[in-house]
Amino acid sequence: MGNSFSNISAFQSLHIVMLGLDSAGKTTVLYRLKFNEFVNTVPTIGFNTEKIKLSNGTAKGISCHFWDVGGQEKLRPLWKSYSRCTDGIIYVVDSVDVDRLEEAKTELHKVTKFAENQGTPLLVIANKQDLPKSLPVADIERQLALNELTPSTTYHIQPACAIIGEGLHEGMDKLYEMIVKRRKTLKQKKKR
Ligand code: G3D
Ligand code: MG
Repeated sequence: MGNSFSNISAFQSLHIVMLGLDSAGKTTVLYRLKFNEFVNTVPTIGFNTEKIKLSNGTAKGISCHFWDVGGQEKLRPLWKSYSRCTDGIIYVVDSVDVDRLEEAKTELHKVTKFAENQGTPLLVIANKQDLPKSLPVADIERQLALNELTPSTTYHIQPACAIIGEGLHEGMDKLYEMIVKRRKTLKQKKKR
């Protein structure tokens, strides 16, 4: 007998899209998860994609296909097609960039409203928590108005520092749990 998550091991790799404003730390998160070390990034023009087998926590051994899409304003129209019908959405926020939290909120709410994203589990990574002026997670949750997202969106907000990887595996575990739960619910609905 495995634990309640064992049945997902048989699933093909999970399809995860990573979004967020430019410079939030998406690419740093991606390569931290991939190589388990800090990789210096350059601004993403277009997207990065990596297949990663998670190496820690409840989701250990689960394969994920990540799409890290550039966050500059001119690239944001791409978010719609990259986020369509994914298993999970990761939204990375710079916890120090207080001036752009409102913009981050608007873009996040837009993404979760797309018809194809209804019910897709959301992991918000409150990144750069190592910096002294970083906002506490509760403040970010409030400013992003996560409780006002479409009712079908289940979410978790995770404090993190992508540079050293702190919080990333905890966040991935939560996302994975939400994905498993959603799959079970969808399966039960199909049976009825
Ligand atoms: P993006 O892919 O969302 O655009 P990047 O963001 O991953 O390219 O990161 C943008 C900058 O933020 C990078 O610095 C990167 O090192 C830094 N960064 C990412 N995560 C963290 C973190 O947790 N803490 C701190 N202090 N910095 C972080 P540069 O200097 O290359 O622009
Ligand atoms: Mg990038």
